[in-house]
Amino acid sequence: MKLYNYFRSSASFRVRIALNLKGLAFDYMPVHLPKGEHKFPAYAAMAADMLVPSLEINGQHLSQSMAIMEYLEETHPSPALLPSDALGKARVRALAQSIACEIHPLNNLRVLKYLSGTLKVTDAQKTDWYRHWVRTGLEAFERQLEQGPASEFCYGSAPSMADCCLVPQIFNGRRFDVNYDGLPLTMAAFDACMKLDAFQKAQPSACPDFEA
Ligand SMILES: N[C@@H](CCC(=O)N[C@@H](CS)C(=O)NCC(=O)O)C(=O)O
Repeated sequence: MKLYNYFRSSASFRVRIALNLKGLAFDYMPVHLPKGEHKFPAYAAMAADMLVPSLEINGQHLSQSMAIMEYLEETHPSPALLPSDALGKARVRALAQSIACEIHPLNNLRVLKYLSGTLKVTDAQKTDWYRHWVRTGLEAFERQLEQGPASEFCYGSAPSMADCCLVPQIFNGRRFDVNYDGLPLTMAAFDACMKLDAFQKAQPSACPDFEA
């Protein structure tokens, strides 16, 4: 398997965690986003959306981190990243999508670039935008955790797809000094994850293309 990805990309980070949790070896294929390598013809020919991550398996290219994690779950079910019961699966997917669909699209690179490059908002306004959407999204995440069962991780006593999404979002928010006060369950799940090798090995500073 080859994972085309970038150390700082949250969506790539999710897939790195999932691969590590499942003990699946992969070749790390760096795609330098600031240099625009994701828009080069060679990459666009593999990844039609011109985004990272893209996972290559037996000559097939898979896009979208959530779809990739679902594929890995189906093809390598153990250890599971989803609970076995339908209700638990729906709860974990809802938590994961709260990050991947409600927060991340508003804070990703191309949206921030459009705000400053095209709409000419100031840096301060862009940072306000970022912090607002990440913070309100995480508050909603925290409320969901409050309503769920008492858990060590986001859902239950083992990491799930929800944790694969949460951890990169927390890393990303730290770059913009998002305030994480008052999110005890969210941050407890983050801390539990970061005690595990699979999360440590996937973090940006552990990646071969890391740049400080
Ligand atoms: N929903 C997609 C998001 C993919 C995405 O936005 N990737 C970002 C990096 S986290 C990217 O490739 N950005 C390039 C750009 O914005 O031009 C997924 O989950 O894979």
